[in-house]
Amino acid sequence: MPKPEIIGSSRSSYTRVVRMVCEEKAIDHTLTEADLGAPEIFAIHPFGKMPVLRHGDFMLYESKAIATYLDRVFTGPELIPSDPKLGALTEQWVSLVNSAMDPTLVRTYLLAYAFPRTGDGKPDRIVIDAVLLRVREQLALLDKAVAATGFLVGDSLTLADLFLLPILYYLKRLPESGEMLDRSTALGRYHDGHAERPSYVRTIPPPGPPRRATPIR
Ligand SMILES: N[C@@H](CCC(=O)N[C@@H](CS)C(=O)NCC(=O)O)C(=O)O
Repeated sequence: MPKPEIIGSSRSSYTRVVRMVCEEKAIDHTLTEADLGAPEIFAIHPFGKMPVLRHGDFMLYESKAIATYLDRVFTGPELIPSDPKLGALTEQWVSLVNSAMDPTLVRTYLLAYAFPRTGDGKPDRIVIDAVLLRVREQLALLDKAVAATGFLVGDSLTLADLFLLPILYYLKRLPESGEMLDRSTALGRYHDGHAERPSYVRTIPPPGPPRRATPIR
């Protein structure tokens, strides 16, 4: 079996999801570092989004598809449960994190700090203040979801947790969301507990925002 090659940036939350899948399943893989919008990403993903995967002569894009493929092809803990209800709940949470949480928490709130569109490079307070209520509402929803078992689905780790944890890593480091993820909250304890997993520790991003190879489209 060839070694999977993940192409992406170690600072990208979606690239980290796929790397954490590999770590959780002990998949021998390589990470090829690439900047946002790099030609090697565009060579595989039509819109230049990372991560992308090469596995022998098989190429794949979109993190959920890559994660599902790796989960099916490789042995190790099952990250999409075969039980129909638990599997469906995993899909439900991955979909919600991708369609609602990522746009609010990463693309709007985090990027207003990391890539502000202010002339002076300071955090974009207008964007941050406008999105804070939604940040608070989404974190409250997640807090409720993990309170009972410390997992989003059932009582063991699934792909749903692996899509959420890389986002929480960045939120812990920002002032407002950092306070919301205090250890007094179930979500704060959830993050801090899973932050001890080897898959989390081995994929901690280096400091600084990802570099961009091409202008924003
Ligand atoms: N739907 C894609 C989203 C991936 C994505 O947005 N990746 C970001 C980095 S975390 C990216 O490549 N951004 C480049 C850009 O927006 O130009 C997936 O799940 O793989």
